[in-house]
Amino acid sequence: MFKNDFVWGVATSSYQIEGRDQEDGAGLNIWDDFCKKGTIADGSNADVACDMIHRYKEDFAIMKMMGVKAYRFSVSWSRLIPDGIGEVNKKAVELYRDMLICMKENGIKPFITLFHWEYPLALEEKGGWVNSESPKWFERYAQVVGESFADLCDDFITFNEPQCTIGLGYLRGYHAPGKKLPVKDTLFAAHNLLKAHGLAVKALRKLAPNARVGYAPTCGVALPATNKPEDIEAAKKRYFGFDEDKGNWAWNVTWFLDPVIFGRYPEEGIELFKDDLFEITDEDMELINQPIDFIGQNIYNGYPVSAGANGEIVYADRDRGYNQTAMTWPVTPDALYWGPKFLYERYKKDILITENGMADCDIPAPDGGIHDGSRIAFLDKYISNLQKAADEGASIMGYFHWSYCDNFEWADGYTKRFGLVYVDYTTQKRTIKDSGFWFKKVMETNGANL
Ligand code: LGS
Repeated sequence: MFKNDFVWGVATSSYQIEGRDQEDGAGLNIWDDFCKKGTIADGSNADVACDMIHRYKEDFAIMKMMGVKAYRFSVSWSRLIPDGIGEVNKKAVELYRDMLICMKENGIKPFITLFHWEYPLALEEKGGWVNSESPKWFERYAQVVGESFADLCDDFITFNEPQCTIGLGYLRGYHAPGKKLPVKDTLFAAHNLLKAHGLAVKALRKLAPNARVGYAPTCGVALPATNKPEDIEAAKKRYFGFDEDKGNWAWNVTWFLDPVIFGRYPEEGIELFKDDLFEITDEDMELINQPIDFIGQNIYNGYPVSAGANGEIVYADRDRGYNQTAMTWPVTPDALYWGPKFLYERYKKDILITENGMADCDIPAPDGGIHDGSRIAFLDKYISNLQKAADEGASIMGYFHWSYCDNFEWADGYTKRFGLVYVDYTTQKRTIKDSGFWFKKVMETNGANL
């Protein structure tokens, strides 16, 4: 059973849906720049995206129709403070305030994410997260968010998937800003990001003393290949442990969560990175270790793990012909069981699923509808697994579906559709998919129909 006050919602992020307007006063961010470099699958960018800055009234009315109770969205840092640290863009404050008021009018509870990847370009040009001043830049931004919106919002999330910012943006270069830095620099960038998180929590506590503040990292979940205790142990060990390949370091759960919740980096990581680490002071760790109200977690899939003859971790094969989404990502519903269960066991904090969903090949049918049965099957299985974790005692605070509507899927451009609402990008017409109507029932019944 989900709790009575379980939060049911849908999620988006600013760059992926907002679009631009010549008059909006927004500054450039790293994705504006990255898209110009031939990096996006369909050569697109998010200059228009879902045109949400002009259509949010319609979108909140659609959400109301869908029975959406909460909406997780992000504020664009460079829209709010065009150069990242200087003057505040009043038009952005007005826009987001009006959006927040409109959400309230439609009975929708806002969850603001401060950082969903679109870093101000002007700050990236100063080195971005590798610059030791970067935590302070973010602190100021968090203050502006608190001062501008705290009277209209009770829930904040500092960072979305810091692993991707560092791992995809700074280490692999698949995402903006497209850097391929040495491990040493990326570890330092991550440390600055964690300090920025701490400073932001402090700033928000001051400006919004009654608000809940969380943080939303991610990670593929290590799934026990069978229910044997030794396989469960092996999966847990893999999930919270490290890959010997240092190039994979950013995909780690504990490096990004232990400092926040326990105030220390995990020993195993410290040993692995001993040649790449900088001085870590007690003061830094205290700053990072600000009490938070919930652990947000984006969970999409996992990989099977079993225990070898001596208890060692063995990557197990997936079932032959296993299901995949349009991203060719595996469909592993038990990731929403084991992930929250393992996390709650280790951190003893409320878990909020800040993202889950799939890209499907949605094609409008002759009757005009979008009959996305695969997405319904996917969600039914995943959310049932989450329910099982809750039934067994993991404290699950809520579930946000990714995404409210189809949108700009980063390096995949508009080629992949994750929405419960179909967007025709030529006309900007929205159509609620079958999965949107199905999810309405889930929200209405608090999961009793699963
Ligand atoms: O749109 C993004 C969604 C889509 O899938 C969103 O902005 C991000 O916060 C988030 O990263 N998103 C996402 N993540 C799934 C990553 C799964 C990688 C699995 C690879 C499996 C082989």
